[in-house]
Amino acid sequence: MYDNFSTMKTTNSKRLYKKALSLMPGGVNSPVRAFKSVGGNPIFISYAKGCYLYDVDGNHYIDYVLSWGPMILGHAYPTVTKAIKDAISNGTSYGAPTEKEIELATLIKKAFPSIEKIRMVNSGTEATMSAIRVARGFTKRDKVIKFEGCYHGHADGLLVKAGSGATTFGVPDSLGVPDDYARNTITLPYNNLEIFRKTIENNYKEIACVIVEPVVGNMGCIIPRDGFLQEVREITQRYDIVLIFDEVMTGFRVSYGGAQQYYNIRPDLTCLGKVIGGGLPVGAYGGKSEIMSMVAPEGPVYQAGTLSGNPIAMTAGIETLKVLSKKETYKHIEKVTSELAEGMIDIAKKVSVKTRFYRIGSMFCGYFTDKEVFDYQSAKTADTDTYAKFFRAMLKEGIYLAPSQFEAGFTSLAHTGKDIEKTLKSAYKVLKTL
Ligand code: KE4
Repeated sequence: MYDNFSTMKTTNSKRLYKKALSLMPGGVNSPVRAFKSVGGNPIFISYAKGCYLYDVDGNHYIDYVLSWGPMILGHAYPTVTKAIKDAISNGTSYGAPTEKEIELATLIKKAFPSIEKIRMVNSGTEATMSAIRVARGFTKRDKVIKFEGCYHGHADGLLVKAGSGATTFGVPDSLGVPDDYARNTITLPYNNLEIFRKTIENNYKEIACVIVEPVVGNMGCIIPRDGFLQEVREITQRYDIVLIFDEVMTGFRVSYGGAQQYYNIRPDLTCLGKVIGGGLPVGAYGGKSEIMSMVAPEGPVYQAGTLSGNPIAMTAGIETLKVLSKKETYKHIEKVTSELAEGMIDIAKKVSVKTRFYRIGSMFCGYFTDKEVFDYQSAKTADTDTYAKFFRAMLKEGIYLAPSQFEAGFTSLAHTGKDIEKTLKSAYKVLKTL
């Protein structure tokens, strides 16, 4: 049974983790990296190249986390790396406008026609937090609707779960979030139009915006049911409620124009991150000019950032999008991802392990459940212990999957047919023992 790291060399990772624990909460700078839900200690990475990670003990892995989405070209893509190196010799930050911000904004606007005006920030959290503030400023209303299981970063008002009066107000989903903040957030079940419709009808006068992951990558990978997004768009339009697509993960990943291109829906505001920074800290929010003109210094909604539009980060984003804008890029990524998906579904059938596998563009998730997964409650039917065993065994096989059943996996331009073949062989070997 593959169920521990015993035969894997992890001396240096263990040593570094011990040191990290004395310096940082949980020894990490973002919780999911601590491997809490899959057991074992985190692996410390020494370097990465293409679709491979190399850890501090000399192990290497095929990487399906890709820094949680940004590394869609693979790690250390030559033209991106070279452009960053060249840019750094011109200084790293000026706190003044540069042509690079115009270049990245232009590339994004071309890919996302709904984005008439855009503001660069430094993370997805900043993007969603700011987009919600603008929507509130624009509508002069306070309430926000989000969906259970969707994650939009860690701004106070978004760390909220459904309260007892589920369709009226929320309760904090994290210590440190005051009830008053949570009260203005209504959390509804994803893919449930009936409850959505009723909630809007009963509260529309107070609702500033609806924020949604058009494809949910934060409870695994959950696809919107036919008509769900269309109806959310139609209803928010009807009641003058701002529709915010949180495309921090789906942007440039589900397609070059994100989920809004894939489903042909025009949101009022869009939040981006991850891929547009090419691995450096970049987020962005943008959309209708009449809404974005509310943002300071043009309008009365304040938002700012020391390193927003940082020239090195812009460079990495520009070079990444240039490669992504070539048709053959998505053709390759589509090919390897469908090979992976079909292979995994085949294997699960062969070894008769109960799984449900979902994939759209280059994001995917295999759930250890035999139930359809379409929202948070159904996602939670997945057997997380089995996932943890699978994760640890695959790690020993040199395959680095998301260290949580409720995260999406990603492929990149760097993944080849051989990498997929190796992954499927390992998955077959491991699933047979589960
Ligand atoms: P950041 O603040 O982490 O850049 O973005 C927050 C965010 C916003 N919206 C969506 C749809 C997101 O997926 C994210 C961040 N995603 C997680 C992965 N599930 C980041 C990984 C982590 O938290 O370490």
